[in-house]
Amino acid sequence: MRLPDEGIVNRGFRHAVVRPPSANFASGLTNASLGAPSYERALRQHARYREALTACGLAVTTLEPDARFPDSTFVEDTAVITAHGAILTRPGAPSRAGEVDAIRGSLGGFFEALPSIVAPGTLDGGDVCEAGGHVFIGISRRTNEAGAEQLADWLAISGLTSSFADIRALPGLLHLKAGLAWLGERRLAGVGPLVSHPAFDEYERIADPPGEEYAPNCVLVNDRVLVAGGFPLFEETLRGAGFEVIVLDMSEFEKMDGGLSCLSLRF
Ligand code: CIR
Repeated sequence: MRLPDEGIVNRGFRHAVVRPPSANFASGLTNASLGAPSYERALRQHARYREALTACGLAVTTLEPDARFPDSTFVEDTAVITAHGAILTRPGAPSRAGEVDAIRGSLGGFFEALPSIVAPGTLDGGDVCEAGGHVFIGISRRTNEAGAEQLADWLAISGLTSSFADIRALPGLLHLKAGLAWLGERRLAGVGPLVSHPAFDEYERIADPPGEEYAPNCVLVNDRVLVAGGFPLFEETLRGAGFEVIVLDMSEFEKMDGGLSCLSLRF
């Protein structure tokens, strides 16, 4: 794979769309065996997350919680946004399909055109990792090849290259970004079994320290990195590499298979 030279600089974000969990958040989909999340604690963690985005300089649009969709706090899965535009997804879990309507309404205020992934394609935004002009698209239990191909075609219109990474055999990874994050320029953080793949050879890689597999689901937001609390070795590695980090407690979202990236759409 040859990476394009343009676009490797961290693109600045100015906006974020988020949606606090609904009271029935605990009845969403999960494969984690970490117990039921506390709604009150999740609300507090979400409030801190919004504050962190604001501290990074973003104007945060907060959508109303929607109890019809207990997973709707994971807004990242409903759209893919690049520096050139936005596309709505077709989420791979049928129970999440209706989440896209509210996102269409919200992003419609920011983007003139909002195309969509269409059947038979399915795609979750959590499977899309933009890494400086190149986009890695995970083929997962949620994103199929038809969806990935549609996204690749749409990205190509604006000159972005893409490649697919099949994560179906990697245990514990619901989405690509559950185990991979772009940290600007040619740097990635990721879980060892994923980032050791030759597909990522052109990047400097920070792998998860032992016992910290959840940690690479971090998010670069302008000049800071949001990282989940409880992973001191990973946090230290990032600080040692010169990053300013904001540590956020994510325990209740982790119980529902979610991470830092999936709680917002950033653009
Ligand atoms: C789901 O299974 O769809 C949600 N409970 C979690 C989605 C997390 N999304 C993400 O990491 N992008």
